[in-house]
Amino acid sequence: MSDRIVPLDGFDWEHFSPKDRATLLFVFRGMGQEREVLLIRKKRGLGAGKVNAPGGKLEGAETPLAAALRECEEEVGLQVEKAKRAGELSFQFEDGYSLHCTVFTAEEYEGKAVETDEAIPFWVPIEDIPYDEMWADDHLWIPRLLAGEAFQGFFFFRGDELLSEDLRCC
Ligand code: 8DG
Repeated sequence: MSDRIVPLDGFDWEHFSPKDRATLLFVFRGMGQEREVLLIRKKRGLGAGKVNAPGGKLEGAETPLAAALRECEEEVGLQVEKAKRAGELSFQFEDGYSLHCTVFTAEEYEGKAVETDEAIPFWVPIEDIPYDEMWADDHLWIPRLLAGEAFQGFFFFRGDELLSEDLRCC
């Protein structure tokens, strides 16, 4: 996909060819009413200022899983060894930028989440996830992730504004 203005009408997801590949990793702790997820307030990069999960772009020939684990350690200092693929997200921006994101979940970790130059981490009960401070598509697929259902999302953005959405099961 070249960096050109992309029309929303009739965007051809079949030929989606992302400029960048990235990851997100949702780490959980506790059970039942005590269940919490680790989120971050992102300090820089795409989505700075928003609440998100740890994550970022793949480097070199890295696999999505390796990138997710590395980004989690770099952004909040938490070491995760095992993560499960939960879903796939495709983002097309109207200005031509595009990004594919593989989403993972993890239940086990070592260490303590700490603030870094990139992010401020916090644990939050899953019923209190602050969707209004997150990317506009997140409230659509995070409930699927929480329910353990696989998902595939296709989202068309103008800047921060979500213009079209298509969420599929897989
Ligand atoms: P840099 O090298 O560019 O400085 O930073 P990076 O850490 O490698 O990449 P990044 O800018 O943090 O990558 C973008 C992150 O934002 C990546 O984890 C995917 C995530 N992201 C989007 N769009 C959306 C979205 O709509 N919802 C959520 N939850 N995350 C998103 O790019």
